[in-house]
Amino acid sequence: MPSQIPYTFSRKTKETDIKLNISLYGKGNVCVKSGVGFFDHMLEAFAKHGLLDLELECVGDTHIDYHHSVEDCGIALGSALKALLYPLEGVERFGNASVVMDEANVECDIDLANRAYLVFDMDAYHGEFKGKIGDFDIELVEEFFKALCFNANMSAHIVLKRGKNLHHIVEAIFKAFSLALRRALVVNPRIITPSTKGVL
Ligand SMILES: [Mn+2]
Repeated sequence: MPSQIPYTFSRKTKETDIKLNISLYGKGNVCVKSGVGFFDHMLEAFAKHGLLDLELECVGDTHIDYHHSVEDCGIALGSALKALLYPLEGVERFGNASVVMDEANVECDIDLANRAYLVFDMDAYHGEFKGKIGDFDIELVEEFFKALCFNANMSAHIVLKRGKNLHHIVEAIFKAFSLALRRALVVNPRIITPSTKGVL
């Protein structure tokens, strides 16, 4: 099974300086200081519902905007996940979650495939899935999950089934993803390597 030992990762560029510690089989203990209030709120939900223990600190160029900080947190989290997941052994591999938040409903399907892909389908939203929640640019949600999936080498399909309130929709996205991940990580002693290829 993937490592149960907490994993520390740091990444420093001219745009961001990120340190994180993550445990895949945790209890949802979370301490996040990303420098972006709404994003902290989302990462807290992410850790809580994924039963991840997560400490993350990002010092980024938020005087420009939040793009680098949010994307680079995705890169850092994805890099840590990749190190913890593969070679994948002894777990379900596939995970699915449909999460409701009031009127919003988001479905996420995950494959810990050691291959990267992201479908981010918000077509059910009335109008363009753009704009801001507080001072948080909604386009960054897709950027975060793209960075996460491509650095973790995992596939995810995130699909909005219905919803009107952007805060609810985005929160349901983060919860659905982490709950699907938690389910993909369920240990199954009958599974050695969950692939006919013999290795993932
Ligand atoms: Mn909320």
